[in-house]
Amino acid sequence: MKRLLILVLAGVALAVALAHLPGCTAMKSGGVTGDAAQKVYVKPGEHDTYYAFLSGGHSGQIYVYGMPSCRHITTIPVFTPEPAVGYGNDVESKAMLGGLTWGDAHHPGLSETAGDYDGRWLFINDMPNARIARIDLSDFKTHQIFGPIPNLSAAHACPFPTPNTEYVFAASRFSVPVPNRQVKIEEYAKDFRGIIAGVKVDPKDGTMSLGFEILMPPFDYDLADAGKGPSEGWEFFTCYNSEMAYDSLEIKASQNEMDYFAAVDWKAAQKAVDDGKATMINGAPVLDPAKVKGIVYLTAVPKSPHGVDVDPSGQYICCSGKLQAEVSVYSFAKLQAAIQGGKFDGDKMGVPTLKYEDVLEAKVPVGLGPLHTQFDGKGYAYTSLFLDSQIAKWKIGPPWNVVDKIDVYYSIGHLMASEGDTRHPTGDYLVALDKLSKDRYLNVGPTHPEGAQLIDLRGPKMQLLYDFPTYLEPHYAQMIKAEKLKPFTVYPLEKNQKPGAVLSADDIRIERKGNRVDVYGIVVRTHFAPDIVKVNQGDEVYFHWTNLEQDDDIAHGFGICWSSKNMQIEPGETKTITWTAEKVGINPFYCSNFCSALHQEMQGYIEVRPKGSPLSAVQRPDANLVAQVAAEMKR
Ligand code: K7E
Ligand code: CUA
Repeated sequence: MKRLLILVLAGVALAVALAHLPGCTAMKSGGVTGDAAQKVYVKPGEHDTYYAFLSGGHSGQIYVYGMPSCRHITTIPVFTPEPAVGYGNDVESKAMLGGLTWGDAHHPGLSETAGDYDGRWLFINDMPNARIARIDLSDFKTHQIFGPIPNLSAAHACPFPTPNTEYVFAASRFSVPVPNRQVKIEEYAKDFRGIIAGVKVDPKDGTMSLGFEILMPPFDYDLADAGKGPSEGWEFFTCYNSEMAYDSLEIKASQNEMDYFAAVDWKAAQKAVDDGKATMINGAPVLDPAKVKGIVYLTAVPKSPHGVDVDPSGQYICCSGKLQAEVSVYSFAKLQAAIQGGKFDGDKMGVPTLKYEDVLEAKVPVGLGPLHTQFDGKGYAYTSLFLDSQIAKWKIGPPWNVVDKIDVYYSIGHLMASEGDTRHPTGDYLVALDKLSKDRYLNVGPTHPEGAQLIDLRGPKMQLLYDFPTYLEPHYAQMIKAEKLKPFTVYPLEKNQKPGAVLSADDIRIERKGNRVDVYGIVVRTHFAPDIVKVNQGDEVYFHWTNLEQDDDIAHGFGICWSSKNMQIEPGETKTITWTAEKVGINPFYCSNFCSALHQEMQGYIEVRPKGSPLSAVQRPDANLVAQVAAEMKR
């Protein structure tokens, strides 16, 4: 039955694709009308009103755009080294990456206070390595990478913060044996398990730590959203593959009419761990719902659901069955009533199951291939339709009808509304994150950019404003009012506590111990001090550079010739990078980041002597240079 549906849907997709072949003029203009250009025009020198954070998918990064201009402002390196700034190259960020140089980042999650974005942190998942990163929005830098989370394979339903950022979550997209060991894959249902993990966030500084894990049936957990308002304290997760197939999933995992969404009472789960009801597996406190009751429930959802999205009021849970032309809207009140009334129709490995009709509030006939839903705060929801390449706008509440549709180009995945995951979406803009851009941009060969489109939500009908390409490959994104963020632009030198920082000219020195050499130096317009470094072949050299600048936008670089070593040092910052003196001879280094009229003069030399050459344990720069730096420090 489902197989047939897939074929039908595939046929529809083909028809849609054919209707959109190049040459059709309606497609070329993409339905853009009259005043669209004015609405995206941000005058030179003026700023956008929103920051948009787009996940970088398998680039492992986060892209920052300004809205409504759709200008790419910067990229924040997160899970992947970034040579221009030295991310993953300096000692500290290299350690944070933990030896991994790749991530697949799907879902940015802005921190919230009372259900609204508060502008403190941005979390994002690395699915394949089951990690979560925290970016501090005071400096737009990655400050923590938590994980790999034990026992959990592929954190896709992740991180989706709670309304006061007590937790971020992760759930396994691919089940594996827990604890992982060699088993027969054919014994999947017996040995494999899913995991839902609650990761605690320290309210003071955002530091993540593991709160609890829940052992789940080996389904594929797909997406999540936090309850809010009346549903605060709960987190919801969709899953597909309740068939528990382990091969040919496209057919075998599409057999059942119903899959599930899981509802986790995270306060109850944490309490159960605190009460000692967990078993430690690989260092993680794991709760087994067969033994610990009242922490998780499953409710039937038609046809391989993807997105789960809680409306701003917190009353409704909207699930999109991708092989169905409807969004299933569930009532949190009904869910509670069914749980309280014990209306279970069985269980799956100890997790009580609830009936579809007992929890369902409405079915909204949105169109083909529904994936994700967003909200405008004015009583409407917007669902992306992958197969129809459309967005459907529908009314939350009776008669639960579709009131508008708009074409997008093409094959939309996620969509994001301005402050759309909060209790108070602003209802200004929507961005369609299209999976295929095909013919929308200049041809650059077989790998096309991804397509994103800005849509105005302020009128009664959705209005397409602008197309912009993105690099591989945004999944989800979030948009926050620009006025909520006030990132600082220089690190105050007086607060610099980094080991290796040089805050006085007298501290500039080169120290040797065995074959380790530590260079404690400063960078400032327009020189390095020291700019002559003498080492022996085989020495392991640690360069600790402190940037004395306290002016905006004066970063210096440190690049070493004949090496892969480069990093940027921002105003007031201290960073360390290591380099091994492999060859006897002279090795130049230079400032790689344009900093002033004399940037080109900002350079130095490393003299590499033969192994065992006599060198003093401490080298200091000459007195003139020290005096010059001392004067610079007073400025
Ligand atoms: Cu692409 Cu959220 Cu990973 Cu949907 S996911 S489309
Ligand atoms: Cu310092 Cu260029």
